[in-house]
Amino acid sequence: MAEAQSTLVLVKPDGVARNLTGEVLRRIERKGYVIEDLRMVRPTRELLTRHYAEHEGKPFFEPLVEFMGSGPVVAVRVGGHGVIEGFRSLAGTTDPTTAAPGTIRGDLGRDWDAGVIQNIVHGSDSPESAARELDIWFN
Ligand code: RTP
Ligand code: MG
Repeated sequence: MAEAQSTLVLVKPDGVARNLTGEVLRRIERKGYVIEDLRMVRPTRELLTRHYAEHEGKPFFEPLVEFMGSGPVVAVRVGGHGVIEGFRSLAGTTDPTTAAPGTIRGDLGRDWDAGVIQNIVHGSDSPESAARELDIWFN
């Protein structure tokens, strides 16, 4: 039995701009997870640098921070048993071109000539990441 936990989900600027926030929330709720907190943020560079600290120095870091700061983001604290792994499974793999149909990225995303992969949502990848990221976005 997976334990009760919370994860950070972000509807990224591409998802918000494409009016997919409701669709993402609908999939989370239909799965049985609970929306515990939600806010719309225009993230600063400082916040994004903290959030994506693990990617600092990688070639896609600058375009990623640029993209994530290009418009409003919807930050959601989502709760449920096993939700950290479970939401990653709902989201699908990073590249929307190859993400499995049935997943958020597989159903709703595709490749764009955009300088960085745009893939609609973010989900924390471990309990440690979830705790760290929830603190960044909700404190
Ligand atoms: P996320 O953190 O946003 O939930 O995505 P993820 O775990 O599936 O992917 P991650 O490896 O953490 O990468 C974070 C975001 O950086 C962009 N990216 N671009 N090779 C590339 O061009 C590349 N690799 C990663 C994507 O927007 C990815 O979601
Ligand atoms: Mg990640």
